[in-house]
Amino acid sequence: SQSPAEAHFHSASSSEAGCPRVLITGGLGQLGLGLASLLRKRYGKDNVILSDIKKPPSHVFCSGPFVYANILDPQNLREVVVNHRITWMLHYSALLSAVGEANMPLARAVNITGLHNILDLAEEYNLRLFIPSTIGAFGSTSPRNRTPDLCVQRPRTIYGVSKVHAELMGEYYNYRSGLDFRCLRYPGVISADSQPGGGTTDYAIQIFHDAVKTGKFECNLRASTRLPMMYVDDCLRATLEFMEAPAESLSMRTYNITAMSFTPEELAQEIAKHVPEFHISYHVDPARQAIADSWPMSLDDSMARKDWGWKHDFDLPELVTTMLNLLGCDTR
Ligand code: AKB
Repeated sequence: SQSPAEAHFHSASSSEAGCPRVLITGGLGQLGLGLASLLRKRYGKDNVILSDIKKPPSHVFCSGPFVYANILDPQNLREVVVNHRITWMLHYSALLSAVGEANMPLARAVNITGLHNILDLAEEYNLRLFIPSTIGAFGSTSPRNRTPDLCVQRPRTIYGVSKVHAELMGEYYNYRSGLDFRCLRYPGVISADSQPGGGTTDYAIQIFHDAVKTGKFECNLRASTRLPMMYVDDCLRATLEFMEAPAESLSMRTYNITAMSFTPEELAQEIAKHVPEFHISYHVDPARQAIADSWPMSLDDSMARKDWGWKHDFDLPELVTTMLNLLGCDTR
């Protein structure tokens, strides 16, 4: 069955003429498989190559091409780009906020050294390059309400620092050599079928699994912690629409996107409308709380809406019913 985002693009055009040849790095993370599935419907199965350094489960091979690609090995990357005639790269390899603090040297290597390899290759082979950034690229000195695209960015996590670096380096390559660099600052992304890895917004996914399985959830953030969020279908569709936007429509290269903002308490209240006995308790993790407290509570994404027509489909009520239904809970 098709997700709404897939259905939208399937009907828009199924022509494969002039299709990009796409490489997705970090393809076994939270977003890679969903993104590959959406892009394959649009551009054809064999035009989208998923890559990672992990060994994929066998169903991954059934859905389309998968290759080993190590972003820390420039020779290996070069081979993949040349052999598969890649024209677009979507670079998802990264360590997220909480796990990055737990292993800073690895986060620095993957998120910064790996990025340099990707930028050089994209420039050399004239690739269109997408890199996801994040609300984590802002810090406690950024405005926290309706945070604009352009403002002070002084994050204090290696994840945030590396993403600001990616934004600036990509824009610099675009200015210097015309690299077609495109970057979206994602909020917390919520999906049912894939687990995130070590983020601060992960609670907003785990809460659904626990609500359905046990009817209760222990949250590692305070009840009042407001963060920007988005359902995965909106995130993937935004990425595809942004990649397809004509370069002339882009007044910038790094855009905020968002759909909604909520606190754990508000999310729990919405879940409780469908899972009546649901109970949330709090056991705050000080490290994650400090990160969340330095992030925006809401984003201003008006430039994305104006320049390339970004529009979200899922607000909190639709997010909650969709997630609960996908996890087997009937909300009718
Ligand atoms: C994280 O929590 O680290 C990520 C993000 C908001 O970038 N989900």
